[in-house]
Amino acid sequence: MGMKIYLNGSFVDAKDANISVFDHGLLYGDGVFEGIRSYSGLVFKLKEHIDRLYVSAEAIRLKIPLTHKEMIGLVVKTLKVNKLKDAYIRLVVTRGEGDLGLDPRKCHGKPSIFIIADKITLYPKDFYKNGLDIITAKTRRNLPQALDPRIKSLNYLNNILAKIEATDAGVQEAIMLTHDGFVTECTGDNIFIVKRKTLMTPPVVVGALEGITRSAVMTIARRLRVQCKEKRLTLLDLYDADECFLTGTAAEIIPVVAIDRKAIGTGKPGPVTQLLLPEFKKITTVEGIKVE
Ligand code: PXG
Repeated sequence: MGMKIYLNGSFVDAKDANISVFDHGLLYGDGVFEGIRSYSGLVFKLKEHIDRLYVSAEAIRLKIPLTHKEMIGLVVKTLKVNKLKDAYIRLVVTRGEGDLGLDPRKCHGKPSIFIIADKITLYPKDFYKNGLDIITAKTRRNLPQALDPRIKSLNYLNNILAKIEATDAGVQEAIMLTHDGFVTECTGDNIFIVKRKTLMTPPVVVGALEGITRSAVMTIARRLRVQCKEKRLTLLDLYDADECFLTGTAAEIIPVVAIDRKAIGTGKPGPVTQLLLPEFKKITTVEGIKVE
């Protein structure tokens, strides 16, 4: 049996999981999504992901015709149907099929909803041991006053442009700054630094996604009595940090050892990063909604 995709009310073969060329998700990036992960049959922070999906949808005035509970059920069912225990789940809700105009009303309040569950591709193990080299992108993060990066919308071109800069430079990730030079996040990960044993990450209001991994890491840090604060950071703060790491659903916690070819701290993954990493791993094995 091949992969089954949840699409608008039923499970279909991947080859039959098609969306109209008139779908506004495709025509305009008019929609929202989530990237979720399950560990050994436990869907990590599923409720938080679904809550964020609905917040994003509300922000673009997209009404999802399902309750949170129903949506949670569908994610779990997608894993079950595909017999997946360790998986990456992509949940997408678009404005739906309309005409060639922008007006969302032409989509008649019928969003397209689909859920793909697949095996996850991770950064190679080496990067966790040795850390990443990353760069600063020239592409600035979208202005919150224009398109707030807190909305996880299908408009990812801003991030993709910065990701292209990263790959052009031969590195995995790129830091994105605000128009006036404050650090926001990377193209698909939040960023943290450690300075004098204190953990710092930019507040999401500067223009960053309120990452679920980011929140989990802050909670773990507090439990371990590691000082943690949200603070506006500049590139100087980063270059001058003792440690740096990125967080995201796919990456979990991944050390950064160089930024713009400058070594961070000792140029090796630092002690606070190495304290948090196994603690994070631990919660992924015990917290989450069970697939059964
Ligand atoms: N910032 C951005 C812009 C993201 O897209 C994160 C931070 C981390 O958030 P979570 O909630 O995952 O801790 C993300 C999410 C990919 C990919 O293919 C990455 C994400 C989402 C979907 C796909 O690299 N990162």
